[in-house]
Amino acid sequence: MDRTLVICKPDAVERGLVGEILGRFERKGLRLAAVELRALDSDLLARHYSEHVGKPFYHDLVAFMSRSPALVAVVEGPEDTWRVVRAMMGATNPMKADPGTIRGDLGTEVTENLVHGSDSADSAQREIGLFFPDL
Ligand code: DAT
Ligand code: MG
Repeated sequence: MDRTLVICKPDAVERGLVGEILGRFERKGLRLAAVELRALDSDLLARHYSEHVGKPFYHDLVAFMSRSPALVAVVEGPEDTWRVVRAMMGATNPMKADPGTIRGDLGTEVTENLVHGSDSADSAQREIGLFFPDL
């Protein structure tokens, strides 16, 4: 079994798309190992997005991610589950994401792009530890 971190971002919660997004992962055959609706503060986001601190879009990213609760989840499946989740999410910019992906089907904005998924096995381990230290 392999685990990765998924966040249904505030836009997904606000738009009522959490069921649609988690449902896609469930229909794929992945399982939910942990789920929590949570307000994300700037300190936690700085640790989560440490690679992006200082970039031109960072301020807007944190403002968006902290404006209303997000649904944080651990998704479980076979080896390299993080890769399956990333493929199902689509490209970072929803305007460039393929149809059939979450971002390609449901979004148009690069900041408000609905979903986060860890981008490697190491990231998955680090991010799960950050959001679910007791798991
Ligand atoms: P991803 O979420 O696909 O892993 P990322 O880690 O490069 O993408 O960036 C994290 C988030 O930051 C991304 O989901 C949306 C925002 N972002 C990235 N690049 C951006 C840009 N050029 N302009 C505005 N927002 C951006
Ligand atoms: Mg990323």
